Amino acid sequence: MHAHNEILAALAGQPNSGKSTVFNYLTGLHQSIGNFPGVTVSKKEGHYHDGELRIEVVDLPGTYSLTSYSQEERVTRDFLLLEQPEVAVCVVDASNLRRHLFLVFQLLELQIPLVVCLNMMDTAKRRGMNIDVQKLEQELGVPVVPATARTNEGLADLRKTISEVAKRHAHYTESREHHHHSPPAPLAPAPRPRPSPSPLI
Ligand SMILES: Nc1nc2c(ncn2[C@@H]2O[C@H](COP(=O)(O)OP(=O)(O)OP(=O)(O)O)[C@@H](O)[C@H]2O)c(=O)[nH]1
Ligand SMILES: [Mg+2]
Repeated sequence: MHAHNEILAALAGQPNSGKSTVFNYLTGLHQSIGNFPGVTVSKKEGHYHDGELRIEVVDLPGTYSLTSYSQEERVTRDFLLLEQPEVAVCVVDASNLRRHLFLVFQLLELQIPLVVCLNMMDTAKRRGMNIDVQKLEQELGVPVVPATARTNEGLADLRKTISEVAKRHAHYTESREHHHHSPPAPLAPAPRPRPSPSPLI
C-alpha cells in the first residue's frame, strides 16, 4: 500500500444523483475547490480518515454517460483512466434505477474497482419500489450500498465499503506512484453484465 496509506476515491454519477451530498458527508469541512487541468470544470476535493487509511475524495462532474464528448464526460473519463482511483463510487438514483444503470455499466467497462451507492432510497420506497439489492449486487458483481444521503442513512456503510474495496485492491495502491500521470494501460474488453432474466425491481 502507498507509504501514507492514502487511497483515492472518485465520486461519479448522473446529475442530481446526490454526489455532492455524499461528498459533504464523507469529507465534512475538509474540502477545497479547484479546476480540472486545462478546463473550467470545477473540481471539488476533500479527504477523511478511516482507521489507518486516508481517503482522498474527488467529486466528479455529473455525467449521463462516458461516451459523448461533452467537457464533463471527458473530464470524468480522463480522471478515472489517468488517476486510477482505488475506488470509484457511482451514486445512482434508486427511484430511476434503469436510467442510472447506464453509467454504472460504462464504469464497469473501465475496469476500475467500483461501488454503487444506491441513493434516494427514501424516494424509491415512497414510490413503492422494492429493489432487490442482493440480486443487483450479484448481477453487477460489485458492492451495492443502499442509502438516503439527505438523512445520512447508509453513508457509514458506504465508508466501510469504500475502505474494504480499496484494501482488496491494494495492488492498485502499491503502484499508485508509478501509475500517477502515466498514460492508461490498454483496456482489455470488460465482461458485459448480462441482462437479468427476471426483473430486479
Ligand atoms: N429525497 C432525497 N433527496 C436527496 C438525497 N440525496 C440528495 N438529495 C437531494 O437531491 C438534490 C441533488 O443532490 P446533490 O448532492 O446536489 O446531487 P449532485 O449529484 O451533486 O448534483 P450535480 O452536482 O448537480 O450533478 C439535492 O436537493 C439533495 O438534497 C436522498 O437520498 N433522498
Ligand atoms: Mg454536485
